[in-house]
Amino acid sequence: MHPLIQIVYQNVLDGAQDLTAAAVEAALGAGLEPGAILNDGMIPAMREVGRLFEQGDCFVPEMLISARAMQTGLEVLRPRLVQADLHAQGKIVLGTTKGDLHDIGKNLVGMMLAGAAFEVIDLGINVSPGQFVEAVREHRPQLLGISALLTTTMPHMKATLQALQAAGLRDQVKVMVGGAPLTEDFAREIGADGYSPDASRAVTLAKALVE
Ligand code: B1M
Repeated sequence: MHPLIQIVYQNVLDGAQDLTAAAVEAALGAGLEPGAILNDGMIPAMREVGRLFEQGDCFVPEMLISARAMQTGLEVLRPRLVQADLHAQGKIVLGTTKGDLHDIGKNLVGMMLAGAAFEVIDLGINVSPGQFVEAVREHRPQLLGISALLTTTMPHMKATLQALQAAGLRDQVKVMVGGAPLTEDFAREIGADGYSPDASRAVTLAKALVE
């Protein structure tokens, strides 16, 4: 790992917000690619936090401070990820499903889509099936993107698809899903139009779905 990326990794892991921002700036200043800083430093740090939590070596407060450091680092990267300001590709309504407060992955997907010239309407976290339906009715997007990080909240994705069907809106919007516990098979089973394991493939998928 590049030493500057190693510093980013360590600061996210330690939950050091200011140091993370400074380390990301230093890495960008040294000419490192935003994608490398993200994929080799920041995301593995969050994965390690998850591993430590699973082992009982760190707890919710530590997860939260690492998440804040990650968000701070993402804000530094944002201008480099979001360069396009035309909304030529289409519109996507995005949110984390009901009962789920995890938003880092969803925010990253939103940034990458905005960078690929999608108009992103972010409903935030803990979004109920009814709220997704209302947003689709109001904004008429080509795409709806739903994120879930907990196995216990994944069923709300299916409930959202059913709610769209019941509202007569299912044919008017393509639904893509993602989040660490999801699989392609799960997406197919619930009747989603697509699944992506990460933010960059989410962009490829979104482009394919609107074509
Ligand atoms: Co939580 N948490 N958490 N947590 N947390 C996980 C998810 C967990 C796997 C940790 C573990 O045990 N190893 C575990 C879930 C286990 C399970 O369901 N089987 C877990 C748990 C148990 C919990 C609590 C229940 C803990 C508790 O209270 N006892 C609790 C639940 C709260 C709730 O949501 N109701 C909880 C709370 C939290 C914090 C609030 C402290 C914090 C979140 C802060 C925030 O998001 N603002 C947190 C964190 C940080 C994590 C881990 C450590 C990191 C998640 C993360 O941000 N990853 C996580 C462990 C892990 O994932 N390994 C964990 C980085 C991010 C870039 O990746 O979100 O996967 P990810 O997004 C990726 C892809 O998944 C994909 O693209 C992104 C970028 O590549 N993607 C999409 C995501 N959404 C997509 C949508 C798409 C397409 C692609 O299309 C629409």
